[in-house]
Amino acid sequence: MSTVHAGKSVNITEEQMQHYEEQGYIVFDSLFGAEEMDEIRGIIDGFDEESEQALRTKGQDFINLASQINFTGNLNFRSSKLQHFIADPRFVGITTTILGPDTKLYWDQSVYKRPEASKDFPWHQDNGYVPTDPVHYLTCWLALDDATVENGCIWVQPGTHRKGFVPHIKTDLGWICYYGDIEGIPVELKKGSMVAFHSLLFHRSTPNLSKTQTRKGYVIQYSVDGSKHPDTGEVFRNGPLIAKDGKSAYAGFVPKESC
Ligand SMILES: O=C(O)CCC(=O)C(=O)O
Repeated sequence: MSTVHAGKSVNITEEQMQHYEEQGYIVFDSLFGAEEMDEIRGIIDGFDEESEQALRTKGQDFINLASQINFTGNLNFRSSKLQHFIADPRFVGITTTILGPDTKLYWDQSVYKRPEASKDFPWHQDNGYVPTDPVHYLTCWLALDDATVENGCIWVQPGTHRKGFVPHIKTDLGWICYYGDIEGIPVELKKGSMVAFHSLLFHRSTPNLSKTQTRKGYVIQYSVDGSKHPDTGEVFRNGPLIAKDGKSAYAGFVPKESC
């Protein structure tokens, strides 16, 4: 299931929507061009390097393992270029088709998996980390460079979003929702391609077996406007409004306090 997109807008076909509903994900090949990715990756490299250096003094901070895997969150507040990027018309088209007319950035983070990172990032649903109301939001995993089986791309278990939320166990490597034998399928992505998946879809990533390449992903998650924590009722404020009534609602940099 793939489509090549030229120009700035994205129209999701009925076939792609049916795939999302049944399988829980859609692959968008070549959604962004090489130059766009070079610019975005150049900005994120600096943030990743900073947090990796801080991590090295600690060794591990829950799912962050020095020299192996590093998650750096809330990047959109640190760079107006990045915030502008996550509000791009392509994301307006994708998020409003899948989630509805009013969409907001729920969370953004880079995930860099360094050469010879030896551990799986284990099977989980994104809701296993933080519960949300409504439950359904959209995770966009964008390849800043080629993501391959060798360098530790994302794997999915198609259709598992239909199970609803399942219990997770907390481990040293992260929250885990599945210990069985199903391997799932790898989602290899060329630089600038993206997989968008349901927040309940079981997914993981495997070790980086490459000796030289850091696998670089930008995870951009969108929810409906007003999404909140089900226990506290607190509305999430991790990024700007992206769309209102199906149209772009982004008018320039929004600091965290104003979200
Ligand atoms: O990029 C990875 O290796 C794992 C990312 C992931 O599963 C997530 O952010 O939920």
